[in-house]
Amino acid sequence: GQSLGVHLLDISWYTESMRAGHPVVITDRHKLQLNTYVMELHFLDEDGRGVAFRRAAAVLKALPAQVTSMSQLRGLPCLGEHSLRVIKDVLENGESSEVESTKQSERFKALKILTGIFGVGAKTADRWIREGIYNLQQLRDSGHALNQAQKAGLEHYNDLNQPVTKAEANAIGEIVQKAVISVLPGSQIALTGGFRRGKLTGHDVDFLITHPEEGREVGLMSKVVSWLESQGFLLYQKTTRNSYLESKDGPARPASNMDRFERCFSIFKLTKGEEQGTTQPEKNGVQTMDNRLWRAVRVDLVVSPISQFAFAVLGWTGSKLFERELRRWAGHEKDMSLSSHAVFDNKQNRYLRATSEEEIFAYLGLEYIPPSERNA
Ligand code: DGT
Ligand code: MG
Repeated sequence: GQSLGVHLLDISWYTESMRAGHPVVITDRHKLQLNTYVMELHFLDEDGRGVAFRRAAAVLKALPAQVTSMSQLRGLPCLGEHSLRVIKDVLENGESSEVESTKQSERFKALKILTGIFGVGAKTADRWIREGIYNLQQLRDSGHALNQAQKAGLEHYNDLNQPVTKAEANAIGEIVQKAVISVLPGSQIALTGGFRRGKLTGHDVDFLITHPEEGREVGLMSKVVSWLESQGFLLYQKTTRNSYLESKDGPARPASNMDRFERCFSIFKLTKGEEQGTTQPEKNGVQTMDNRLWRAVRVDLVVSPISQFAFAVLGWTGSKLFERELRRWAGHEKDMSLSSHAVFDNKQNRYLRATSEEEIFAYLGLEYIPPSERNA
């Protein structure tokens, strides 16, 4: 109930100016710094500070006016002691000395480089750093046995650390569309993730695949992957099986946020289009020619049965923080368990069906929040 405090979702209620389409007035400098702080603390997340910071930054991002004094922050949710200390420092000194010193540390720089490798998380990076590995060359020289994902990640390091553009996402969408139609006519794809929220760039491209006849989607992923492979579109892929139907306790509430759809983590080989050309922008004042005609792009494919499609679209559109808050809202305010598969009403002890995101928001007692307002 109310004792649980104000949720991040509540913020969307009183950001009237955002809903009305007025610009949110936060200076670029302000936004930039806040985003940096979120990123810095993400790695030091021993006690959930990363999440706390994301919440705080999301609240500031949602405010209709620029924050120029601490008094404007009175009464706002999700701003803890630590967040307020950093904000105060930013307002008074232009930057937070605490975050700046973190950024300067060798450990942090190494964490950033190593977790930039596809297939390497903070835990692995941390282990390597304790062994004295701080950069890619030291990793290569170390003789560490890397798994297939990490090998591909190292090989395509530069490409995968370059943002994917909307035009590239669209080009990949056309390829995926062609693949699904070729292997199972009538199949449908939906662009999810950050691009569905209107972001102009992303770290990957996310697609959801389904078929309007329940059951026809079974076995679809392996066919799509085979087709893509045969056409030379894949540099790497790993498919994990859907275990949702196989779990002993039936289609019950998943134990974690990880869902159980059949999912393919892949790296696409995308041929550079005319509009991008082969001439790279100036680098260090020198016009460099990249004579490769392609680049590597991370792509996630997920297959969902049509009966779970609305939940899957909602769950895969993100942002991650928005999803977290939405699930928290469902549990704490509605006594419902929301996942990317279903919503379970604990009071009625039954699943609630939905064929659209609108219906799901209605079950949760929320006004519909369009994807572009889910960038928390
Ligand atoms: P990006 O790619 O960095 O521009 O940003 P997003 O928002 O596209 O983030 P991404 O690609 O990591 O994930 C897209 C959404 O999919 C994310 O907001 C939450 C959801 N998602 C990602 N991985 C999982 C997962 O393993 N299980 C579930 N249920 N959802 C996931
Ligand atoms: Mg994404």
